[in-house]
Amino acid sequence: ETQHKWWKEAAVYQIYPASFKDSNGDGWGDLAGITSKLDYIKGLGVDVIWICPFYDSPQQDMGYDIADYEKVWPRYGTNADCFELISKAHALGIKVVVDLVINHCSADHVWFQESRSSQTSPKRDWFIWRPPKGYDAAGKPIPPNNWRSFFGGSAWEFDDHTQEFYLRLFASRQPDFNWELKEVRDAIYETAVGFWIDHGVDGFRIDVASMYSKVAGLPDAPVEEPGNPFQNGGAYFINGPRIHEFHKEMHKYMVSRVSDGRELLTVGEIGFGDERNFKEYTSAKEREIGMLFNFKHVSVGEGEFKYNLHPYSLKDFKLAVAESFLFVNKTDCWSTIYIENHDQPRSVTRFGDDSPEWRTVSAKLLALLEISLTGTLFVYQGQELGQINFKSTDPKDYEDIEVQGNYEMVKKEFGENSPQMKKFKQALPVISRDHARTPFAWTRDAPHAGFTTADTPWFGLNSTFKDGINAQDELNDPNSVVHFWKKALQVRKQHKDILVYGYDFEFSDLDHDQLFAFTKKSDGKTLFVALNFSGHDLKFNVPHSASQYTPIFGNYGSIPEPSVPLRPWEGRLYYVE
Ligand code: TEU
Repeated sequence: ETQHKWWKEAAVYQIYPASFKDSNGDGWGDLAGITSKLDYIKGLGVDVIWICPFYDSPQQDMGYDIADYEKVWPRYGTNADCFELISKAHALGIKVVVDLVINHCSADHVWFQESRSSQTSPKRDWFIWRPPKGYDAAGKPIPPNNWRSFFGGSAWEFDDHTQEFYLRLFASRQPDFNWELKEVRDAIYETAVGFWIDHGVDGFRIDVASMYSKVAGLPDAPVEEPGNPFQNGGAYFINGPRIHEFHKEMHKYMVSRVSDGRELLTVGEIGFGDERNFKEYTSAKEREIGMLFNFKHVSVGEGEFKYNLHPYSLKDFKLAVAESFLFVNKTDCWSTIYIENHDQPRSVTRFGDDSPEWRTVSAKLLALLEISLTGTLFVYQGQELGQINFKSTDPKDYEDIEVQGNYEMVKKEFGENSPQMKKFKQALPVISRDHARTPFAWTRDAPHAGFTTADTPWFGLNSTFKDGINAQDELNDPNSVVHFWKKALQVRKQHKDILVYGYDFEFSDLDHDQLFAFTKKSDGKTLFVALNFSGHDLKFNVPHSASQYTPIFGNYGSIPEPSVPLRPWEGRLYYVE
């Protein structure tokens, strides 16, 4: 049975601090900027904010490389700014969730500095060090295995000082912790978790939560991308042998650290796995984490190497979306609903139609899909405006280390003029993480859309703020995407028994390539949702047993009988009997 909890029915708004609002004119967003926009956030009708990492960091990976877990990065402000943000949010009834990045830290963290100081350092084993496998003809050290970094190239970094490699699944200066040591785990919990619980946060978004436990011996990965010396080693570190033990231990720590009885929201980035994995992580009786982010639906069309895109059907997308929550059905497990975050492109471009003709209505259609699904709803900053991708295929227009690292890898392995490079560049305007990271557009008329008063923001704005994709213009237009999202969040609350907690999800016309339609249930009620993922009219079949339809909500104003075909990108929610 699914128990009701505050964190299951909450709507969470995700904030990327670098790009939300700059309060001091240095070109970077900051915590005081977020505080200054709490009224806007409150106005959306969300219950929680999740703020991406704002801790001290050299910013090799936009703050996911943490040098001090207990200190705010000076450009984002001070610890006092952070505590003020938490208390002002609480005063408005908004809860605050922070990012917990503990698969790795920054090479600037004192623990790593100590670890790297010598092979006999007492903290040597706090990270994963290995001698070279050998040396090549030129005398260059060969990495201990063939694992590929998520950001391109080897997952191992050679350290001249001690002549060994350290493992870093992500950036070169993001060393993976050695979770095998209890001493390391305790130190992580104390600083990254304990400090922030003591300062009143309401929960954690747990970064890379499935990768702490590596298979002993760190074996070579099988070759899936021929021609590439570096392969996907995921089988040896995703959902690894001790991962559940580690989460149980951390959960216990969290519960013991909370002194005022509040129940924390915890959401783990568990990108890949099967039903059994997902259940074990999120079942209430396992006491690990509250819910998870599955990557399946946001990865449709991606290759084994992410930027190697291939065509996919709406059916592939539908099945992937359903994987996020089907495992929850009538159990004590839970999951999330999201379609954007700081690692994903803009959903209107990816899954809707971002042309001026259909942008607004297709953004609303995606909102209808999201509010209809079972799980905790996450909305990413700018998604509520129907923000779209920028169009460049030139790597120079991109900031992200994932783009730059993989660009270097493709260049090195295949060459600048190779077909592989062409494919890589064509993928950039479709799936780069940078599309989510352009600064938030507050107004049309101010420079940089009112995000900053600096001459140059840290990353350029998407020029679409001049075409009406900005908060001010949308708040002034009752038919805008932002007003639709506000309404949609209210509808979700009003009908939460079925929209948030509904069960027995069933597709209708699963094979249909333009129609995304389904039913689900709550006690005594059945919901039917029909969504047109195309730019032309579409007839649809109603569930065969139904004879009566009560419209709930749609994205074209009034909601006609089901016999009236769906208009382009139209979606409708009905109760059926
Ligand atoms: O992402 C983890 C992760 O698995 C990424 O490789 C993700 O698949 C990728 O960004 C998709 O392109 C988390 C953070 O969300 C991300 O921003 C960080 O860069 C990463 O961890 C390293 O901390």
